[in-house]
Amino acid sequence: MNMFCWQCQEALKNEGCTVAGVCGKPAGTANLQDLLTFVLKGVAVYARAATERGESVREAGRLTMRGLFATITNANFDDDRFVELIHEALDLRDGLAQRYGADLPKPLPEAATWNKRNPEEYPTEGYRVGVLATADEDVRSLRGTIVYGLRGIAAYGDHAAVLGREDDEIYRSLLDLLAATTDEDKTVDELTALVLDTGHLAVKTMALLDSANTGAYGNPEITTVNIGVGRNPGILISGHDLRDMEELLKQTEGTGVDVYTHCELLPANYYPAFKKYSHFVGNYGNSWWKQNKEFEAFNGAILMTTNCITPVQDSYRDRIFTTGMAGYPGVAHIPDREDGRPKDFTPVIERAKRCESPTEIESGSIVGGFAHAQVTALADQVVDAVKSGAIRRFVVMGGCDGRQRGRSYFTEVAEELPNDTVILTAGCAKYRYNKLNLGEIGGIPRVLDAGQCNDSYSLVMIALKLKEIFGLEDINELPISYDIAWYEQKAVCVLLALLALGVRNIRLGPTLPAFLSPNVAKLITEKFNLMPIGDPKSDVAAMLAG
Ligand code: SF4
Ligand code: SF3
Repeated sequence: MNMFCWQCQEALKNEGCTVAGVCGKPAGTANLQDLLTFVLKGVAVYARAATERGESVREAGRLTMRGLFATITNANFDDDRFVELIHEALDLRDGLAQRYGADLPKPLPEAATWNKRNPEEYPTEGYRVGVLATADEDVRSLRGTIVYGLRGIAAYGDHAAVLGREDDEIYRSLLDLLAATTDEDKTVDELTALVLDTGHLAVKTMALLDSANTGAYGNPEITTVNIGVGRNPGILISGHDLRDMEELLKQTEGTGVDVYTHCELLPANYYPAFKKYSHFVGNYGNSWWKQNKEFEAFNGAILMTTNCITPVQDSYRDRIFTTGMAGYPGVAHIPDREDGRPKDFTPVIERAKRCESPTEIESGSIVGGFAHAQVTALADQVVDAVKSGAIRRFVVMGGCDGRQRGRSYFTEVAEELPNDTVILTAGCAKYRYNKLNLGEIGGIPRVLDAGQCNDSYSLVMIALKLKEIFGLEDINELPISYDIAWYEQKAVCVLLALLALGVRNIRLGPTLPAFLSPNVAKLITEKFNLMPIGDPKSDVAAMLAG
């Protein structure tokens, strides 16, 4: 065994990747990610002492968010970046240790004392840093669930921070939960409660991100998005970062270079602040896992702002760039903003100018922009449709897409659902059905796309709004079913958020997470009636039955 990673839905045999990642992550990178997580746990342990004294944990919170974000699936494959982050984390941890170490009970948790620079300080023989260092399978499973949820939270929190929105309470809770995963005294019951605390923190962080996005760029609105191509050379921007989108649009204006979104940046088309640019042509391509073929056909420059980047191919290696927490060895990286100045995308723009225009792979358009403010504006129409029976049921089918064949289930469910049902979606899972012609109900499209996985909060807001309008006590009384697709850790964060809000009867697929031990899976399935997906026909029948 060279590594052990089981954090995503594509974990080998639904057990774990042990030689190299199915995602393409080499063992060395996986081990550096484990080490970074471990050192960040050390940061979190000392930051607790700062919290106890009522002192700021902002620096620790920021670094922990960036570090955990970098470890999510398909965000960063660049070992040099992880080594830098590990050193940054060690420096911060040692500074905190100097300041607060004396206040901590001894012996300190391992993560707080290990020092890479003086290995003799720690008995390294037989010592392991990664997931398998926890011997008890249920404790390991619960710690993993918390850490993976925190990775998703870190991604959402970092996006909000990039837009200038931070919440010290969120930093404190994040560090506290991370530190708790080093505590050998925590029982299974206590760790289970912390899993739900992670879900509550997810809700809070998603709300912060929602307000950061809409505060900066306005509320998404119903938009028809072109999926064809223009004649100019183009830049294809992928990932989830809206500030990169804004700065790229500004810097490309008047250059003769067009801008297209890819995968999870499709929802950028729904924002008033971005729609106004005439050289913002639309969306090109589909979900992340098709990027090899689509990046090749795009012909132009490509900018990866976050996950999901897949192993870079020669056919486009010299025209792809990364930025933010995304990274890939040998790929040019656009540095972070300094002193409040925008990033400089000149290398991307200059590269695009020497490219051919994109090859058309699709034509026509799709409709989206149904985030919570837009749906609330349509509330009367929606409520009337529910009361008259024109809408029988909503099915939340948000989440991630992925390569696994079993994901055709989600296309089949979309096709199988009767004409009086509406699909609510967010995340790249939508590419499994957003180009099917599923029609409308009284002017309301049968697929309502709220946006990115980062906008899953909108789905929660829509459910809570309907609960309020219908005067219901319990969110589970709504005519809403949940049929969620997951792949990476932001989906884990969204799932924990739904569980924390008390949502029951969620179907999850294409497989249940490998990191749930049999006992933990039993506990969650019994408490929340979380179910693995079945076959499309019977699942649709069961969902319609309520
Ligand atoms: Fe395997 Fe997923 Fe981990 Fe990649 S992220 S190594 S595919 S479990
Ligand atoms: Fe997709 Fe990677 Fe999760 Fe943002 S882009 S939802 S998988």
